Amino acid sequence: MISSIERIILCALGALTVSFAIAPQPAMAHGERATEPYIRTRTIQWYDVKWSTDKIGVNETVAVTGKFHLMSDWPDAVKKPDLVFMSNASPGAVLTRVESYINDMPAQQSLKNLELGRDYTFKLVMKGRIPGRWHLHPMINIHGAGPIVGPGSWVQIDGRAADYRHSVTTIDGTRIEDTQNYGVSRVQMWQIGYILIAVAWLLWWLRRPLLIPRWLATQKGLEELLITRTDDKVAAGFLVLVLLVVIVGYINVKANYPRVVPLQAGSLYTPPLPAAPNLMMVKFNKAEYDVPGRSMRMSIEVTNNASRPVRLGEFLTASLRFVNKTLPMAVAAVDPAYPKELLPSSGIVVDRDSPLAPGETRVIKMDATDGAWEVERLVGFLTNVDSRIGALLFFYDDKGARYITSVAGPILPVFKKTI
Ligand SMILES: [Cu+2]
Repeated sequence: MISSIERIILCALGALTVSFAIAPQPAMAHGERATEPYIRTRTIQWYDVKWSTDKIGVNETVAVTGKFHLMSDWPDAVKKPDLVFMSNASPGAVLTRVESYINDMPAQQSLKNLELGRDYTFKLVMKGRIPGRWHLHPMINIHGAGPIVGPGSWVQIDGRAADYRHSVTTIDGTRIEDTQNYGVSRVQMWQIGYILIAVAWLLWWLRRPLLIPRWLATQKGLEELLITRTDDKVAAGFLVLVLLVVIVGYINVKANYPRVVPLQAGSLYTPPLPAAPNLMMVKFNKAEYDVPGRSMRMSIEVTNNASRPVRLGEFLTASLRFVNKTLPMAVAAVDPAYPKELLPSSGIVVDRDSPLAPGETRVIKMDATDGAWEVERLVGFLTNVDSRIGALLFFYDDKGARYITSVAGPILPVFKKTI
């Protein structure tokens, strides 16, 4: 007898199953918030990221450009960027990456020995393939650490998927009209061929009595009965067949394609961008995250070694840009197309915000209050083993020159303001 509570639970489960089965579940994001906050706030800081357009047709391109800074306060738990690959994060192969660069150098291959504390430029050229509205991020894969995703923006692709064409001319002049189907039938032929051999081999054994009779035979010491002379001959035949297929296939490919370039056979090196003189000396004092208030507060000591007075214009971490709304040039520096969800509305509130004169040292307290800390799932930095936060600080002088410096230090959860 099913109780009424059980009946309700069963109905609910049934309804849930049906709703999952019939309703298309659009994936609105693809895991960019799942990466641990200590990775997003303390490894790669992406800045000046721009998308050339937010709307393209199938076969048209969108370029994503910008810079990234590798934090000096790199977490111990993340492998150093000794080998990295420039890539993109988007939901599947909806766009084709047709060009990629780091420091204007083609980055089809991996780059090695990136330097902490330094900056690099990047560029991705993506070609529309599948119509739809897709979230497009730059991304760097670090060998041993995994992907680190930059900010994402929505790109609309119009047109018909059937019109997609990507043609290339190879180094020996061979023209490939449609790379998406190139060589697919050959791959399928090899897969089906090997599957046929495997199935034939399985059938040869499966047609005989199987587990229990064979086990009984071994129990009685009659193993010799299980493998006959014919089995030996068939096994030898299969071995010869497979070797023949491999050798003939290899000779055939070498004859048809004498010049092949192995993919990813090496890695490249590019020096980082020239280091700007470190004119803003920033000493980290203290940071706290006010859990009920959703505020990150930080106290730093800044010395202005530049020749003009400066103000703090932006606090950037994990692609979230907290902009000082009282500094017009910092507001103007934000590209209007930058994703709104990554621009917390109240920005950064800086106390003692008057211009810092050349040579002056001052303790500055700042307050970044926004639900974005929770929405972007960044408050996990409080429960990480080392509970640290890192960010880039953008200072501007009265002429609009920008000085970028990084800051990092421990952060504590609080329920009452202490900074
Ligand atoms: Cu995304």
